[in-house]
Amino acid sequence: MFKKDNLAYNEALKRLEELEKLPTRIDKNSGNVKDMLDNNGISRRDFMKWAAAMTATLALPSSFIPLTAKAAELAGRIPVVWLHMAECTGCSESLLRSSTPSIDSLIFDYISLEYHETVMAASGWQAEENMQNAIRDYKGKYILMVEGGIPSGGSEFYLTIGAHGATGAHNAREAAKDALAIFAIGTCSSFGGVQAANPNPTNAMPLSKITNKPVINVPGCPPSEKNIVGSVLHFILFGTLPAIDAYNRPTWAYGHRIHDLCERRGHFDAGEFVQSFGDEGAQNGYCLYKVGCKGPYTFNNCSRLGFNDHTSWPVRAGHGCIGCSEPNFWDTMSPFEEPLANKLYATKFDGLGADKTADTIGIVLLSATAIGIAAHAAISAVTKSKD
Ligand code: FSX
Ligand code: SF4
Ligand code: F3S
Repeated sequence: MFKKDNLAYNEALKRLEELEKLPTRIDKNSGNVKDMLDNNGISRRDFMKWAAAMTATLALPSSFIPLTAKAAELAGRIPVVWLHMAECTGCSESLLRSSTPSIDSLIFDYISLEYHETVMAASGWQAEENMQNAIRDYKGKYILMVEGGIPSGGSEFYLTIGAHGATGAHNAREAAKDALAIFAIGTCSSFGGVQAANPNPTNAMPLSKITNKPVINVPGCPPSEKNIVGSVLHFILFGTLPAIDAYNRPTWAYGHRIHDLCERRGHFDAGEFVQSFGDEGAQNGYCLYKVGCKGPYTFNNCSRLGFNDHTSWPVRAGHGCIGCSEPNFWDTMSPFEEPLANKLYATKFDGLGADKTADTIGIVLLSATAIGIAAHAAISAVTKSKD
């Protein structure tokens, strides 16, 4: 192990030993992770395989595998408060609704969710009281996860919650005040999302504009279960916020472009494109750039990890990436089924389409520069050179 990894390992080990001394807050029939996995027919061996994959996902050396497993087992020690703002609940659904629960979703279920409007049994006054209790009882000790864009300013009242009519912005500010760490889950909470798309009638804002405290963005519409659970596990392991990129996204998840690891990349390089959905190129699994794939401009790990336990992801399913983890993607990446370069060329060169030149790398670089990806790359390079 490198000296730096050794230090991180020892710190994580010490932290987990301390956490283990805390009482678990879990009050579930399943009791502990072992019982929960047994009840779902998952062997210790499968769990350790999952821990190995999660360790690699978090860009940690393999020596951390037992620590990642331990962090998952201790996930019940840190309370989580999860708030919903203006959104579709897809972020929660991405974890909770799989027909065969993955280990990620089981671990999420095991996390001590002190307050989550979708899954808690309470409603009305009781629900409001539960939130107040959670942020008072665990003051300074809970992780806050917020899903959804937040109507703000004079439009704050477009989103009110509960019988007291508290605004979403008010609840988010209150809960952020005493949180130990804050994660914006999904593109809406990270960047405003669909609510904030032009003309943004409710003046919806990302969480980072509502609170002055540091916010880690975990975007995607929705983000994958791996990126949500990984964020919690990373925090349990290190107790600090992860390395981030220019948009406050953890680099372990958002450090590479979709295009870099795409399974159709060979076809892109060979100039083999789907020209229209359902054509022969589509049947042959050719590159989707000309039917609008935004993988070259999008930073996320979908092409490496997929969704639903690696089952599939947008490009494998036959549609291009729509850039759902990038800021303002509803405005900047649409129309979704046309190459972005067409739009850029349309403004710059009076309607000259880019389809004919899509297979030259230059056009891709031109578009990437135009939307600021180069800035991201430069920042990543600076961060890397510090390692
Ligand atoms: Fe939906 Fe979450 Fe998209 Fe937004 O996901 S999947 S609209 S990111 O906040 O519920
Ligand atoms: Fe994959 Fe899209 Fe890149 Fe083609 S343009 S290789 S489909 S990410
Ligand atoms: Fe979103 Fe593109 Fe991944 S659309 S889910 S970032 S492949």
